[in-house]
Amino acid sequence: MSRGQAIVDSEGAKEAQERIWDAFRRWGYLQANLDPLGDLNPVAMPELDLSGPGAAEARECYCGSIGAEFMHIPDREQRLWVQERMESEAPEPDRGKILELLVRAEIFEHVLQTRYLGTKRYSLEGEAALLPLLDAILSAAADEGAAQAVLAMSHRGRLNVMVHTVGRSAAEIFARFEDVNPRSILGGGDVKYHMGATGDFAAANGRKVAIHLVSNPSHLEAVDPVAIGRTRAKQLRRGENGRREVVAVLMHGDAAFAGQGILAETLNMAAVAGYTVGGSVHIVVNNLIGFTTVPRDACSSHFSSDLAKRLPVPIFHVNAEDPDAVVRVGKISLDFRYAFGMPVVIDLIGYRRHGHSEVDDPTITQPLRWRKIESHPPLWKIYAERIGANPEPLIQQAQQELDAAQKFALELEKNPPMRKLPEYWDAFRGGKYSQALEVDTGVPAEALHAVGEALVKYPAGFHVHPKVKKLLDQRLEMAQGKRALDYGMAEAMAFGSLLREGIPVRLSGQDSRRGTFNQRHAALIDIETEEEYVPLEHLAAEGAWCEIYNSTLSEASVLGFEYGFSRDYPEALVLWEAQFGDFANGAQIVIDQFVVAGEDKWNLLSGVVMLLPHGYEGQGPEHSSARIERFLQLAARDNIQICQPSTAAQYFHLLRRQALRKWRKPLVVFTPKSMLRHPAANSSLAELSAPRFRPVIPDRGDGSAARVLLCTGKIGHELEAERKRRKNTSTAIVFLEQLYPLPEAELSAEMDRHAAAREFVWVQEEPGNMGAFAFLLPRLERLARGRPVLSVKRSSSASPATGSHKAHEMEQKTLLSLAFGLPAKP
Ligand SMILES: Cc1ncc(C[n+]2csc(CCOP(=O)(O)OP(=O)(O)O)c2C)c(N)n1
Repeated sequence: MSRGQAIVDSEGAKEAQERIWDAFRRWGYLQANLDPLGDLNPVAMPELDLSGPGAAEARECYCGSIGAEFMHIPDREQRLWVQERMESEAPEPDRGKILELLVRAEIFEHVLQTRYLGTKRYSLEGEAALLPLLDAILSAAADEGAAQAVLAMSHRGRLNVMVHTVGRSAAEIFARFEDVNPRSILGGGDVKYHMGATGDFAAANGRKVAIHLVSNPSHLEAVDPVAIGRTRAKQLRRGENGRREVVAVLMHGDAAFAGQGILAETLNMAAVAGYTVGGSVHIVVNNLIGFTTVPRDACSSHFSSDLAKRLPVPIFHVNAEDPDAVVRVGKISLDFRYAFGMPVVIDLIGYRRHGHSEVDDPTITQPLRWRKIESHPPLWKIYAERIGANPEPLIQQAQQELDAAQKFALELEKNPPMRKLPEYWDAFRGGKYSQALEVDTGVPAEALHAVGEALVKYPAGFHVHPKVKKLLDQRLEMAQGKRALDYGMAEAMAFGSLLREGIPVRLSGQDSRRGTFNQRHAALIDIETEEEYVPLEHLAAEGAWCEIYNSTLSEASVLGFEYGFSRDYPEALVLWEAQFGDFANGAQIVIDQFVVAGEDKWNLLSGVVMLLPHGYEGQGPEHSSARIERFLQLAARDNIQICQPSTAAQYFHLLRRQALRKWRKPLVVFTPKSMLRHPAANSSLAELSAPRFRPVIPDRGDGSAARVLLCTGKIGHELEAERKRRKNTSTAIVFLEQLYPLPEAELSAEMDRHAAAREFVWVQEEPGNMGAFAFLLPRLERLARGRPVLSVKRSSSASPATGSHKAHEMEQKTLLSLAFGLPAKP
């Protein structure tokens, strides 16, 4: 029987008792004893000034070392579940194990402190209870059948977790402090407290849980969606029981939890079909400080965890100096995740023994708090006394093991790898581009017919919208070779043909199922029932699958998620689509820190595709530019591919190339808007059977032109139309379809072919400080071998485009006439 149900003798007393318990269930957490140093004052709650039957028990239950926030959960069953666990007797924990972990946590930090004085390590001291907490969570997960866990965390305590939870050897950590072979990572690599690690966690029940600690950048919380995307991919790989077998555990700093929007975006995905992982476990490693910033300056709420109340999930605040309570909370939380498939938050409230890092002096900014901390004993000491155990043998053993590990580290010649990639990466490679990586991407006509016909099929009795029906009829004609293919169809044909070849496809983005420009219609909607039917799903061969989702209205977390997903599904084509390309800057941290630098920093590959609608169409400063210049600035050492296909067939081959080559590199595609249906950009079915994507589309003339216009994307079609209008026969137009890695051989061959050309002109729609101009000019000059390279572009500008449609048209006209008529200025 739980304590809240104690027997009382009259109806009135029963009601009074129920009211008391209800008040404590609702508000008790605000008066719980949560802060080991007593700085986090309980909130005055007149609602809890209660006496009468059960008040003492209720107070003990809800105002002790655990503060449970759960009455905001609308689902009664879930509230009762938490209530029942809170009001039941706490199970006996394995105190010997807890003490051992507390001792190991602190001795590890001490050894690092004494051996590597003045080096940053972001000690766990003050939050050592994190180790028994993780132990409890992962052991409970193993009981539920978990075989893998994806862990994400920032700097604080990371080295400690690597050794004691992930199971890396201390020698590997020491080797990084010794920095044994700096030459091996000149210009690359990452600091030790950002590195990912894999290993095995030994659960209490004797089972092993494979741990993947995700590599992360300094940018706090940016790893959150990446870890969730990785978890989702791993779950999908395992099939039906994936959600049970793979669990995500994300750790956060308190200041970062409250402050970083990407976490809010990530939490918002928790129950959304395309992104759910059946509940993630979140731990706020809450030391009540962020660098030098105190909680009142770091958030507007009493608890930094309040953001999580956006979700109908419990939040357990727990005093980090009561390890028995910590372990209990770990088990309850994990059980909640398995019972309801929703996230759960643990707010582990402790302190930070040192400065932000060990080279920082906290007494300058928080002198009073640190006076307390200096005289505060370590947790293992407090706990050993509390349970009446002698910690000495544990201390000595930990010390000896670390001494031996350090000697071993000194003998190493280079840093040992901290992780092993799963075997599904064996077939893929990164590094430099070479021609040998190319594969044919053309699809024979019969296969195209079959794919095309399947794309327009839906079940009998399914009521398709008349507009969509018309589109499907047109697509059928395209598939039969009776009508030129547009981009929408080319994309569907690329996806469909890949699926038939056994390659999974996942695409997500805002309104991606229909397509922002009404171009995709991946899901057909029954106009009578709103039932959905996705023809592509029915094309998937054995082992393949197709997922096309409308995303939450987020860029950072969705791109982070898809990047993470691509990290654990290299054989799939994984795409993220921005509604308009300029919105991608909402995901700039993910782009800078993961997509373009992941290989350089961590030697981790991704084939994620970013589809970024781009082009000047008079829609204003926004919705015009996906910022080609920024991606080009980020390009080095063949880290990414940047392409702008100018025809439907080129797009088709580009997507297939990305999936079929064994080279895993992020691909940025500037995708069309008005060009989606522009006749000049349409392609014949035969072009889909052509061998490959062409990084350069040469001019169709005989090479006798006096002037060669070089361009990329939509402007090329406008230049061609203008050339026709002017009946100009002396100008060649060359499309650069791949901007990076720059296809120098193809480009210079085409430039050389125009031996009679007096000048080359780079023409772009973007202002001079944007677009590909700055990147290309020096390269084009080199390839021009002494002939002048001029340029036509909008004047440099602070914003990408004018807000006036008429001004846009005037500008566009000027660009075209400059390209042909008036002498263009360099
Ligand atoms: C996005 C971002 N902004 C700023 C920083 C610089 N920074 C590093 S740690 C830190 C304080 C973090 O505090 P908290 O989240 O409470 O974690 P703690 O270090 O206390 O464990 C700051 C501001 C960062 N790493 N990332």
